[in-house]
Amino acid sequence: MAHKLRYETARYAASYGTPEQLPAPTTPEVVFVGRSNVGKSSLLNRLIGRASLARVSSQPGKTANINFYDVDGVMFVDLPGYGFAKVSQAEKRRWANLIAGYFDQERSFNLVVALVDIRHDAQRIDLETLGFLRESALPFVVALTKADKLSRTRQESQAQTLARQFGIERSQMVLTSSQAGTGIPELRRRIEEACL
Ligand SMILES: Nc1nc2c(ncn2[C@@H]2O[C@H](COP(=O)(O)OP(=O)(O)OP(=O)(O)O)[C@@H](O)[C@H]2O)c(=O)[nH]1
Ligand SMILES: [Mg+2]
Repeated sequence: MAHKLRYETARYAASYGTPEQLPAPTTPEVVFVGRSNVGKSSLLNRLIGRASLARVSSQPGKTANINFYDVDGVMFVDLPGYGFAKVSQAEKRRWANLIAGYFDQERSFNLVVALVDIRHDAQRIDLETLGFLRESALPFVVALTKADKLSRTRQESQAQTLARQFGIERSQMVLTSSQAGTGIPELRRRIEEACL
């Protein structure tokens, strides 16, 4: 039933440094959450089909604000990464406040894409995030990132392991690689189903 999003129309919309600045939502939103350096901005760029609409970090901690991208009337929301050690306590507090402030608002959370690096077993901070998403009854899909770093066989076995550790179905996960393009059509389909 879902139509297709016209990704080629994607444009940067706005950037916010405090939750108070966030405008009331007027469109469906797809939000990308995950640890710093997990590949949020890269995945967003790949989904949009634009090399560098979202800023990709040469060093982690690049995305320090909430960035909105308008994709054919659906807002793609790039959150700052959590758990990045090398910023000041004050900056960490600002980011945490920004993320919590975003989720606290009455918004149109059509889909949360929770990114997890496929190479590592479940980390506490990811377990907490998924727990929060479940408790809040937010619709989410887990994107396992950087799949190109593992062999096909290891990708699947690690996906099974992570599904078990997170207590979710394998079908709630998508293997992705922003480098190789793995999982992009599947993720687009899920976004379109959630938003259109
Ligand atoms: N091999 C590989 N590297 C990737 C992939 N996706 C991202 N990277 C690399 O991982 C690093 C971090 O990518 P970003 O997209 O900036 O990650 P982020 O989650 O937006 O990071 P913050 O904004 O700091 O939270 C960069 O060096 C990317 O080139 C992938 O699919 N495969
Ligand atoms: Mg980023």
